[in-house]
Amino acid sequence: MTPLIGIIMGSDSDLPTMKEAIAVCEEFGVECEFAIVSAHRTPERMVEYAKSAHQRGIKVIIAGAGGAAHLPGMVASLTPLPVIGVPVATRNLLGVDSLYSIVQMPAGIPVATVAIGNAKNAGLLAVQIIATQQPQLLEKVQQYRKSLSDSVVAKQEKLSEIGYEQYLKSMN
Ligand code: RP5
Repeated sequence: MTPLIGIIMGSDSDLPTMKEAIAVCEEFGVECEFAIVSAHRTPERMVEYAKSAHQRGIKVIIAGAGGAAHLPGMVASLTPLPVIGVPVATRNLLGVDSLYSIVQMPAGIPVATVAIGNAKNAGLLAVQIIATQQPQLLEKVQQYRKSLSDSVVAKQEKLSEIGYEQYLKSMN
């Protein structure tokens, strides 16, 4: 099947973060492709990827990068597709550098930026965009939301039943 979501990252060191986006696509049964595409180390590859993605059937791009994280913004400038940016956490500046690099885009070239390290939300957002055109997928998103709600209710019932001290112990 043709991939609908393109997941790219600046380095293999981003993969431990970006794997969460891949996992969401797999969970919802949405075909995705993933690749290492560096804005700084492979700029021509980045241009080629961004310019061809929509011609290959990709509908949404998720781009994760850390530090001087120019990949999401540069890709957004080269593609008509929606781009979701994932600021990857960094050792020295904890990902605030990545966040600021990705989120402060100039008017006209948006990047939908998720929280630092939150590739899971990037995956969910991409799936939700695809789901706008797929009623069955939209139903799966609704079911997922219900499961989140149910899990909170179940936690509350357990908390009321065993009290906070036992609850905390059960969390360890
Ligand atoms: C960025 O530089 C990558 O997105 C990565 O987060 C960061 C560090 O890359 P490596 O030096 O680990 O390859 O371009």
